[in-house]
Amino acid sequence: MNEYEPYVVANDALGCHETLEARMDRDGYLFLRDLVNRSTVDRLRGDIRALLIERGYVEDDPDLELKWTGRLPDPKVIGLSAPIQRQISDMDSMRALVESDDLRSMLRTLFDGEVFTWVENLDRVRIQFQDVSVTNVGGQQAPFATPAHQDGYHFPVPFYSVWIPLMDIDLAIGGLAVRAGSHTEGLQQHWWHGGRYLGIPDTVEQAQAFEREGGVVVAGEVDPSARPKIWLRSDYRVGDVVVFHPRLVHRGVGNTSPQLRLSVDLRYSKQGDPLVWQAQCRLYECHAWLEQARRCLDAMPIEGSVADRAWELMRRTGPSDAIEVGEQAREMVDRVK
Ligand SMILES: O=C(O)CCC(=O)C(=O)O
Ligand SMILES: [Fe+2]
Repeated sequence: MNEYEPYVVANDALGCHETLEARMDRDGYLFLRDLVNRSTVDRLRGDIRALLIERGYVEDDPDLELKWTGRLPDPKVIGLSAPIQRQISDMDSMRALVESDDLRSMLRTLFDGEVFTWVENLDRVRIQFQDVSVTNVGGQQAPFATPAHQDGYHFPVPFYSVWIPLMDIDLAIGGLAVRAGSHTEGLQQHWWHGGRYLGIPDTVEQAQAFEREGGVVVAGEVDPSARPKIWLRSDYRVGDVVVFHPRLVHRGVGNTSPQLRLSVDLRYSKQGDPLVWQAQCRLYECHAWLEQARRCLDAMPIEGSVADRAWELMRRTGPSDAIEVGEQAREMVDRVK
């Protein structure tokens, strides 16, 4: 059953700042068919495919591209700041997509100004494994699909996210889904549990379940409502792009197909707008610091919920030349206790 409604296509608004902006205000997203030159995406997918074949994650099968071999993802090898990601970020084809004129020209019109490309964009390829195999992964119970969240919770500044499929994506492969109208509802409560990201609950019942299992709200003031929610997604084709507002609630749809799902999620700001620290460093630097912060907190004699809240403050603040990470951890714990 398809529980999703399709996106409204926004290609008719291209080329006019006022129309694009009005559409973004109304819908919270712009779904643009065939925006990026297909050969730019095909080239990147080809390079990543070759790497995944070499690493034993993908079969060299001409009939089904990106067919999964069944090898489970080792977080030391594959994951947002693992070695495979570094190899991808070094590819000319990755830079070509992040800096493509097709994207830049659309963003320039949307912003009505010059574009700042976030430094971490080079690291933002997502390789999504099949959700059904999840319980087999050592200790990890959570599904691979990204939980519902607002990017504006992670980065409280003005910017747009740009999600791009690197392959044709049907419902079985999943991809991105967004919640209609959610960009107008304010910052939703975001939950964590012991360093595991739970995101935004979809229902009051799910929020209660998060609470029962020991989750905490670390940010956001809007409670989950009992109102019915409408989730949107369409089948994606190579060249399509979803640009979305920082307050739009979105999530990954579980991959149940025999293939790996490849996509990128990029962020762009208008030149001159305020930036978060994460926009100016590589993702592996950001993750390394956050992990160090977490280790400091986990070594302290405090409850997990206090650690989760202190970690949130550290994420907001970022690294500082003035204060060493362990000391910052102690300061933040004092603040949230
Ligand atoms: O691709 C996904 O699973 C999630 C993407 C996402 O959260 C984003 O593009 O901001
Ligand atoms: Fe996101």
